[in-house]
Amino acid sequence: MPAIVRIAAAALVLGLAGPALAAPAASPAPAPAAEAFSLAPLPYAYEALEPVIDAQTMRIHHGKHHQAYVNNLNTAVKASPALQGKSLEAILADVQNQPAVVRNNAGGHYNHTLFWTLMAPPGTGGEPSAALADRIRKDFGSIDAFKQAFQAAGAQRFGSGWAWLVWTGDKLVVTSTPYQDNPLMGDAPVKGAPIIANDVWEHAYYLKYQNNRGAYLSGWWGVLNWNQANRLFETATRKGK
Ligand code: MN3
Repeated sequence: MPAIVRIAAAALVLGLAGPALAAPAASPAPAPAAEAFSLAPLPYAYEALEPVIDAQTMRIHHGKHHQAYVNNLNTAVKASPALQGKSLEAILADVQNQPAVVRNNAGGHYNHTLFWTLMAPPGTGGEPSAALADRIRKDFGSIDAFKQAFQAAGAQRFGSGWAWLVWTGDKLVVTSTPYQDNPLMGDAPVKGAPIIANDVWEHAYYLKYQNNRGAYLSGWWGVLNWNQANRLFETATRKGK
């Protein structure tokens, strides 16, 4: 056998053949379309809010409930060209013109994304800033009176919903909303910038507190991230000037 033929035969055996002899490359699969919205990881561990909120509640709440809002919102966006490319805030501002699936899941995604940042491990959430504390005293009389009003809003929300402290542009207001409604929605009865929000759906507290929503609401101050509330208030009042 001439040397050149022997080399070619050896190359074939060794799998060193050139491109002409290689199996044709599979045509690359088209990249899947990017999802419009995604679930960010929690800014702390699942067990970080114990003993106020247990790890199992946080794992299910973030990984199952919030993930489902994100998935359902992405499905709704794919089905509606008018929603594509819109920010979450823009969707909420016009949500009264959308089907319930958009309202519930855009609200659910916004509310939970905010909620995670408004909590911190016990002892690490700080205190109200001078600016926020002064404004709370002006609008509610005292920090304690504000807390009582906020807890009452959560306790009196029949069924599922949220309690809110909202900056309306000229004052702080405590309110509550049903389901996943929020103060950014175009048809919200109280519109404004959320400063503090608490989830009063049973899925937020039932494993630890069962039917005792009041105990959840009063214990929740132990994980409130005042530092984040201070930032939200600072941003909201700076915008209003
Ligand atoms: Mn929830």
